[in-house]
Amino acid sequence: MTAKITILQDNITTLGVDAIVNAANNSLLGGGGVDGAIHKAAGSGLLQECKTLGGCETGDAKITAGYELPAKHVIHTVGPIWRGGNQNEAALLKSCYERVLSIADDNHIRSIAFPAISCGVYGYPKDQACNIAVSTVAELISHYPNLRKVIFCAFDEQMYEHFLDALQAIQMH
Ligand code: AR6
Repeated sequence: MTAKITILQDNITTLGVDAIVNAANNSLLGGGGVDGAIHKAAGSGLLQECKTLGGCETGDAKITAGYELPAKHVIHTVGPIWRGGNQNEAALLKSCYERVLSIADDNHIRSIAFPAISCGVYGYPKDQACNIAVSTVAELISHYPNLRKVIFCAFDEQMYEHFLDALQAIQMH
């Protein structure tokens, strides 16, 4: 089920989809990387709403409005910090994608864009993270017929290539 999956190299804050996903931290109160870019582009209303959410566990997700973003919603998820691979990192990263898709479905979202969760300051090996991202979405997408389009949005060319490799790997099976 990869027909609905697209890989892009872009700034996720510019995408006019129903929801963009934020790679946040447990506080949900903003940070650097894609989190900082999303808060900056969305404006202060996003932080005000995030303050009401009581943070978020690693591997879980919470939804807000998109405020000044072209996207209608932001689904904030907290990826694992890479600590060598024996601290449940793979299951926690998979859980991020599962929780985001479930919340997206609950909110009638038809198009969604993910950044490379945990692949920046959280240090997850990019090839492994992309394999989890793409295979988890490909596995679950048939459960969510209302979801028409899933974008993996890479910020740079190297990340784009990793997503492409992961997609090609599952298409060969
Ligand atoms: N559009 C798309 N992707 C982006 C953008 C953008 N505008 N900006 C960065 N990326 P990171 P993490 C890519 O570090 O590893 C924050 O401080 C980036 O190149 O944003 O999950 C949070 O508050 C990388 O490939 O997220 C947390 O404390 C990917 O997004 C912590 O960082 C993720 O990098 C989360 O770390």
